[in-house]
Amino acid sequence: MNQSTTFWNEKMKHLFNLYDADHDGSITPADFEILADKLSALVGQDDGERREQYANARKTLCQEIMRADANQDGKVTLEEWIDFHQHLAKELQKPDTSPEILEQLSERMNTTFHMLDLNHDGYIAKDEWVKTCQFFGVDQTTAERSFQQLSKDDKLEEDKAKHLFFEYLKSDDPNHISNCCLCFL
Ligand SMILES: [Ca+2]
Ligand SMILES: [Ca+2]
Repeated sequence: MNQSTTFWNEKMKHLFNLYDADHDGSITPADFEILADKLSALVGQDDGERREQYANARKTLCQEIMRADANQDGKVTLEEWIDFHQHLAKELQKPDTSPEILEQLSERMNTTFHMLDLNHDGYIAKDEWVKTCQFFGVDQTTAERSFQQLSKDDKLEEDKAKHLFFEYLKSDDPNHISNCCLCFL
């Protein structure tokens, strides 16, 4: 295995561990309950409407992630996770990426984006970004620096975020800027 592939594998393993919230070695719908509860405590759910949006977002995200469960036993193992994302990365590298795959990835990306976009203005603000990064174990300085690199006028737009998300999935370059955006995957 060459060095860049090793990097990509480590990145996907890290992402897997973030989603495996109860640390039992596989990703299941129970992990989404835990993650969504923690996330909603972080960003706040002050009204019923927001709570309902959260419940729906959690369901969508869970469905998208559970696509990785190749043998359909209700659990995504690390192996299934890596295979699934390898397939996605390969698709994204093609000039003619399957529209179905793009649609699935956009759905996944939009869901997390809207979970973080508190006031629904279509942007992620610096404090929302930093808070979420910290939640996922990134220190404040790194989070602030990455936001400065990614954002314009202290805002991160949805299109830019989506682009970064795609780059994150396919890039095996350890120095690529998209590596810092794992927090909304
Ligand atoms: Ca788990
Ligand atoms: Ca499985």
